[in-house]
Amino acid sequence: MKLWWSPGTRAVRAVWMLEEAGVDYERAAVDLSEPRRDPEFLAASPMGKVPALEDGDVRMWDSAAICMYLADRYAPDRLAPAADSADRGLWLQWMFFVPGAIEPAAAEKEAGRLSVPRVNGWGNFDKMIDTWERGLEAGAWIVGDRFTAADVMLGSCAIGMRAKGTLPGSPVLEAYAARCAAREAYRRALAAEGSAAAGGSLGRAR
Ligand SMILES: N[C@@H](CCC(=O)N[C@@H](CS)C(=O)NCC(=O)O)C(=O)O
Repeated sequence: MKLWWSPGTRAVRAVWMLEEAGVDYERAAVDLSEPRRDPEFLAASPMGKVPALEDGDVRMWDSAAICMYLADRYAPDRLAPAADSADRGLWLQWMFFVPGAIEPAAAEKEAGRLSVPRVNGWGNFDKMIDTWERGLEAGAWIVGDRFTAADVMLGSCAIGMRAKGTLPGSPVLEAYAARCAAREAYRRALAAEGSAAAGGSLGRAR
């Protein structure tokens, strides 16, 4: 399995997910500062964005889609609730909450633009944060009582937003970010980021 990747990007979600799933993979680094993209990379990622994944005949891009694919295929009933389980619907909902609500609401906030909550699918930043916090009222993880791929997606946002200072004094989300960042698999993903920054262009996990 090959993961097209670049440090300091959403690709960390895919690395974290692969580490959680315990799957062998190789990382191919993409230099995003270089306008020309490798044609082999573009075959996996037509928008020229990371992450992208090649797994046998499967070529796909988008961090949420990749995390769902990996969870269903390599860690079913562990990182993805089974399709017929009661938790599946909630899991899908939170997976989509990241690209559908957190990312656009956070981008809007950072850009200082005004939201039109009834028109925008993400409502606005405060509504998004409030909804996310309420999702964590029942326990440590977002679905049921165990860590899943939805926590990789949400956790990466919480960790990133905490680092940028855009978590508006939310003890619930601060604690969630800390819980997610303490995962062994996340630490391995972070170490992989560092090894590339130190000069590695092609890495592998195990
Ligand atoms: N929806 C995509 C977004 C991917 C994305 O925007 N990746 C950025 C890095 S975080 C990228 O590759 N940017 C380079 C470019 O657009 O040229 C995902 O979640 O994977």
